[in-house]
Amino acid sequence: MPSKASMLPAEPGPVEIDWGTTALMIIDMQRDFLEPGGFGETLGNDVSLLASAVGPCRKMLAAAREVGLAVIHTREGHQPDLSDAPRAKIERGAPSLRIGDPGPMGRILIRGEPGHDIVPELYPAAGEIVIDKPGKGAFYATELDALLRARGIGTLLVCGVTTEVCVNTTVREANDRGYRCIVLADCCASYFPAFHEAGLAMIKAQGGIFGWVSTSAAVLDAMRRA
Ligand code: TIU
Repeated sequence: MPSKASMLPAEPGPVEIDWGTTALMIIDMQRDFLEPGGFGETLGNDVSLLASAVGPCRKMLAAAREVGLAVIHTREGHQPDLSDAPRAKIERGAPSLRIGDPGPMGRILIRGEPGHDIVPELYPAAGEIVIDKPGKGAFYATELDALLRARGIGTLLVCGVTTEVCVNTTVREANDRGYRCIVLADCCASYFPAFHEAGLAMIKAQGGIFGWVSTSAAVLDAMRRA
């Protein structure tokens, strides 16, 4: 664990990181979003657009493990009986398969199915926290807030997919609860490149209305210096 705090280059301005109260949060890097045949593709998306985030996330994960930073993974998904899946979510739109339907990676967006699992490159290690969430935000109907408070974590280095959906929703939820969110741009991705850019712009606008935007390279450099 780096012993001294770091000033991280970020937008809209530099942000101080106290490593002891900071966690790496990797949002929904699941096969259901990143691989063909999963939830993301059923919605009509080109899932290959999310691949760019895997390498940078992998570097961040390796560095966090090396220095002993807390790591939190999240997974979006539902109970097999769909009791935690609102009808309004299941019935939304005209996907090729709906939540709970059988697909090539098991039932779409259902806990315990192969598609619900995190991609092998970023698979959680023993002792890392995995939050199963029914919604887009990681705080809604989960133990995340209590868990972060119990560990004294106040700053989140946020990675994952998709930038404008689960990353943005989680950052907004975290911001209202008093957490400082630093979103790592190259560690996030969207099915819509323009929404990725807009999602980041919304976070850092107005003096950082929801948080900060930085990069994996900036964090890795700050870790090395500290
Ligand atoms: N569809 C889409 O862009 N995202 C989601 O449904 N969930 C997450 O972002 N994880």
